[in-house]
Amino acid sequence: TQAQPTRRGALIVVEGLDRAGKSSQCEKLRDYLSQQGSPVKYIRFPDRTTPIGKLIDSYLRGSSHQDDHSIHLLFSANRWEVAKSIEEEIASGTTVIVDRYSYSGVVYSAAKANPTLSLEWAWQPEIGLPRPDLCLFLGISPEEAAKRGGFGAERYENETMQTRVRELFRTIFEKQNGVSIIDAGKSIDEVASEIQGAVAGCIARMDATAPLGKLGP
Ligand code: NYM
Ligand code: MG
Repeated sequence: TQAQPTRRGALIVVEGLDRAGKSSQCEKLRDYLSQQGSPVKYIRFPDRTTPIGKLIDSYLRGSSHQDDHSIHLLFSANRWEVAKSIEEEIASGTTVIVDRYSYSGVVYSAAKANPTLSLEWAWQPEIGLPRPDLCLFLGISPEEAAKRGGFGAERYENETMQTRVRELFRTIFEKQNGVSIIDAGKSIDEVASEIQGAVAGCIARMDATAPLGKLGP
């Protein structure tokens, strides 16, 4: 008999506004999958630990200034610097959960309303990055976000930006296939079980012969 080829891992992206509960849900999903015996890894963007990530962190905390285009490209470079390792994990059968990805990248940058930084411009450096097999968008109303402690102290965590970000997420996810919109205003456990359902379905569809895709134009 022939050996079964290893089933590849899935690339699962979790997106949403600040305060939607992405990080808690990613942790819950990681724990759920590992209890199921599924190899899993949880990463997040920005990855503030690398040299590029440290520049981003200082920008977000307001201790440095960057041109809008320049910081955008740094966020993208911060994904490119781990793209290869994501591909390797996936190929070896590990499911990778990613907390924010290219969608946050384009939406937050385009929300600045800089006349030469359109969604289209912002997407270009993302082309060729690993393409998620599933993207979960955690949607939350401004009222619910406010109940969860309102805005933090970082750049972008203000009413004007969050409103534009909300609009732009809607714009890009309307014309995107393979996005699951989750009502993140529900309880943590309800949201978690909805996510588990979507992810289980996605993982079940993985097989070694369907390679991980790349983000297109
Ligand atoms: N952000 C995140 C961007 O502006 N571009 C990106 O490419 C990514 C991944 O960073 N307000 C913004 C969105 C967030 C901020 O992220 C920090 P987090 O998940 O709150 O640490
Ligand atoms: Mg945040």
